Amino acid sequence: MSRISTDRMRELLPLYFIMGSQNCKLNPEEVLIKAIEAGITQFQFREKGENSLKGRDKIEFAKKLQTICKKHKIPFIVNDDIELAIALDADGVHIGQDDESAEIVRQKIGDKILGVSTHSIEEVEKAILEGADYLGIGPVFHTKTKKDAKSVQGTELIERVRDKGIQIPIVGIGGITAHNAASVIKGGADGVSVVSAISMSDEPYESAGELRKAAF
Ligand code: TZP
Ligand code: MG
Repeated sequence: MSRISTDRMRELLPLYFIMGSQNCKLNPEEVLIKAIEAGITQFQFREKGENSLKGRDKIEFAKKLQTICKKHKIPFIVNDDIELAIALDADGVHIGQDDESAEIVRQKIGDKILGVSTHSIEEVEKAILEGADYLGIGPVFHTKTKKDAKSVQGTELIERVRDKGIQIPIVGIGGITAHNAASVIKGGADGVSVVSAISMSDEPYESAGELRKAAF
């Protein structure tokens, strides 16, 4: 295996769905299937925080969602939990600034996809040097999903990164809906990552479809 190419990575980002059981209004497996049918391009397993599954339950649940992703050829990325990603042979991991450094994680995961959340030009440059394949930048808009989210920054950092000529694939995150997704792409992102716009919807298929139209 070799590292994913920048072009291929970019193709996986237009509509990046992130979810854990704690985020779902309806049955999580059904929500994921509907989201896939509507055209999501990548999935992140983010089982975290209040009401999330732990231990064996978390692992079994992850396996179920991974099986769904495999069946539909949607990359399955694990948030934070490097050991779980390795144990399941996931397609990649996503880490934040409070997790182990990207450099150490890159050593542990080999050529798997590595995503890193960044909030400043310094963090962007460091993540790239340490081996990130894509960056998450946000919160672009107000979010209720992440209690400890940093302050809202609009598309400013995404625009600054692009103004500096930095080409790494980027997804915007935080409060993104079908109504504001186009502005994130216009700001220079390759895609949008969303939790609640799909996971808390009464109609996940319709909501994901509207996002797909807005983000492409
Ligand atoms: N990181 C920054 S904002 C956020 C994460 C995980 C939550 C995004 O959730 P939503 O529901 O799409 O606003
Ligand atoms: Mg994290």
